[in-house]
Amino acid sequence: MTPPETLVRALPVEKQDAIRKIGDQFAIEGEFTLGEEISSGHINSTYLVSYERDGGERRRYILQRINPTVFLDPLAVMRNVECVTHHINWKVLRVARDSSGQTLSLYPDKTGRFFVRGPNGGIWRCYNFFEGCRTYDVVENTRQAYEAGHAFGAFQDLVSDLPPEEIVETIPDFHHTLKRYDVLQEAVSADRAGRRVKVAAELEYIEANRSIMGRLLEMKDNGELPVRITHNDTKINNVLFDGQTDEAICVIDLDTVMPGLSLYDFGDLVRTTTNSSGEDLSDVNKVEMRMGFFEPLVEGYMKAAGDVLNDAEVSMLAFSGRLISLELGMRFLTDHLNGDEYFRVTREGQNLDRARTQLKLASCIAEKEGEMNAFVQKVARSR
Ligand code: ADP
Ligand code: GN1
Ligand code: MG
Repeated sequence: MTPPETLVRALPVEKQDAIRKIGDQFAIEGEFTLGEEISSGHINSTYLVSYERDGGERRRYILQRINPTVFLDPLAVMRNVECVTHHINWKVLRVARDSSGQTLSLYPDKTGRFFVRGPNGGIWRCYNFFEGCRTYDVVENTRQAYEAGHAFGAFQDLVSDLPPEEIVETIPDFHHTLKRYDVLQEAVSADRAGRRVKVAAELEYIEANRSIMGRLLEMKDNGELPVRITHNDTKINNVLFDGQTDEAICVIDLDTVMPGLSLYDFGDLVRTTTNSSGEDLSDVNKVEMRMGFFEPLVEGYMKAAGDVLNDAEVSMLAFSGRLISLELGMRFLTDHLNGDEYFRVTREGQNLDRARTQLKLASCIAEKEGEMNAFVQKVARSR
């Protein structure tokens, strides 16, 4: 099975040729037969490539160009990814503790390095492609929610003993919500794309929520919340599901694995799992926080990571969803004001729609926070 068709696009001939040349530098067996583009992520350029071996067997791989505007030191990203994939593979082999036994692996180039340089100096890598898997942008059933929580909980556990000194902070202050607020204010002042007049309501909502932005940072500073190695980009389409059974097979997109708070990871899971609609809905009245998906998400996450988390972390699980939705609302709004230079867009106003969706979700979560917390505490008591 290939990913959903809307997300995989055929490439024009010249692009096929360029992709073939990148693939030729990796130690892949067989002849290149096809290159297609996968468009579900917002950051990197991702291609699905097919090779045919002697005897006609077909194998597929992922070729990916690291976005150099987002990751200013792509080689440091590669060192982190190498470290994490080796660690997880080593652990899974020895301890067999993966959520299901399949892990992401880098393929070497013909000289043994795990990246190659493209014609314009870009850094490319090659991963195993998971056949029979798919990703979701909107969670469709409670099993997927449970599985996603479990997969990221297991991931948290797997990387818990990575030596922190081996991991470089490739995007400093990635989840520092207060700094994200400051960057938004700079974008508002500069108003480079002349879009400020139309976002007054969004800015007002953000201002009204200013007081919650530093809450987790304070708890970190006073030692209540431990800094761990975390994924930092746990949106739902960064986990691969079995296309038949919806079992979570593998956590992907390891570029932002860095020191962070477990709550940033759980918060982004809440943002992307409980939202009833896509990330960029034009009609925000349709946005809802689905309690029926929050519950299995908590159960799956706690099942896998419950022993690792302390009480303070558990007490903020519901709040983390509100905070990360607000944070992403600010990031999308910043990009809208800057003229869409960070997140990939396919239409005008998409980042504004994304911002509005996140802010609406933050307010839905705020309304249900009490109920969400009560559920978390119920699960936590049976830890
Ligand atoms: P981005 O940083 O742009 O989000 P990702 O690493 O998340 O890039 O990849 C984009 C998409 O490509 C994913 O959402 C997934 O659909 C697909 N993908 C990436 N790696 C794999 C893989 N190893 N096997 C199958 N699909 C993959
Ligand atoms: C980006 O790469 P992708 O699409 O999985 C972004 C995340 C955001 C997310 C919002 C490196 O994730 O931080 O939460 O978009 N990644 C980076 O959809 O900025
Ligand atoms: Mg991704």
